[in-house]
Amino acid sequence: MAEIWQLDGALQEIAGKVAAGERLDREDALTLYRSNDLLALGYLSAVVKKRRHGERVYFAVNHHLNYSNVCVNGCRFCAFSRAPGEAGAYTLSLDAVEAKLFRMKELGVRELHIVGGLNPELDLGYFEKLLRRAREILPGVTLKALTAVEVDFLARRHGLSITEVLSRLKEAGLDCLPGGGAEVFAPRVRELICPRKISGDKWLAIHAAAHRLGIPTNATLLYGHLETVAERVDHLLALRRLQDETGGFLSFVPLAFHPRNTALAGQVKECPTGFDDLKTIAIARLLLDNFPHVKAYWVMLGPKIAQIALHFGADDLEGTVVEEKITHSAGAESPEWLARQELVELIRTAGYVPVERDALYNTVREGF
Ligand code: V47
Ligand code: SF4
Repeated sequence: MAEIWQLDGALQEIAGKVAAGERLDREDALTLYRSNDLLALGYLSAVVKKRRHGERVYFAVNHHLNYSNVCVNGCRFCAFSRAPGEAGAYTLSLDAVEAKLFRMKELGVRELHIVGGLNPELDLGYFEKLLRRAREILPGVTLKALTAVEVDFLARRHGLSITEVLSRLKEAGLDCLPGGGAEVFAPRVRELICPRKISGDKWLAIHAAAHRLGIPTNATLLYGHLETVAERVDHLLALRRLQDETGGFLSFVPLAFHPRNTALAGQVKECPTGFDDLKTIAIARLLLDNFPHVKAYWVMLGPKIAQIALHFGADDLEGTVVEEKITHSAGAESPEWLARQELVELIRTAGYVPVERDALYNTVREGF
């Protein structure tokens, strides 16, 4: 083997650590980012993925529900939101939500992903009712709802603590929080791309509060805009530190930036390259040794790169993702949704065993 494939010298030591199951450090992650030996990164991350999950790759039959695009934050990377009163702004009434929930019943959905903007017109009561209706109409469907940013907005609106808001949402049926709103924790980057958004420390504190209440959560990294590679690595290390303390994260989801129709389009012309996508997934899998799952979010990667990502450390292809608006508003060229059978085929033809899951990674079905 050595004659046909000489491992990049700097990677030798890291490969030794991976083989021994040792934790990688910041310098290792930077070395991995500097390396262009993509296949070595794929090999190392696939070793780690297989240790945890063998040949299994998860997916969900899921649906997105974007209850409103009205948002007072105006993040510069977001093409989905509208200021209050701006043309194109919408908010779904609870009756309109209910009609959508009845339509989802037909589709065999097992995960519902509910997010929107920071809409001053909507109070905690709206979300409690929304979750209760979803519980009633879709029993057995796991409810992944409201990012840390939305939870913080509700807490401030009502003068409640984060724990009080989360407890009330849990009581109404919330199962877990999605990972959105994390972006890049570095204050320098937040100032450039989302100056009004909660800080990285606040995002982490809200996830810690959820974990303490027994609400599992996901985590994201928005990459491919104005951040440095070191800032990406520090973001991953902050997530790993919190996971060491709480163990409450289920999944890490890297999100590839789509610039079209956003205020950053003048500065960032293209989505990240496929090379960067695969490197980022592989490095996340290697660094986040305490995260059970790493998702390849096909909506942002496109189904082709997402399928290849299954050989670069990802163990989850996310889902059917019906009615996704955030990435498609920013020019995503991926399909509007994928059928269950298409996901099964993408996983199978990559050589893995498809496992249908719900939002909490309970197995719904195996043996396709
Ligand atoms: O918070 C916004 C990002 C997130 C753009 O937890 C953009 O299972 C790329 O968090 N280009 C929402 N990204 C999506 C999200 C998510 C998706 C799938 C699964 C899970 C999960 C979470 O999308 C936002 C923001 O970070 N985003 N605009 C854009 N133009
Ligand atoms: Fe609002 Fe979220 Fe868009 Fe930021 S990313 S503008 S918080 S909807």
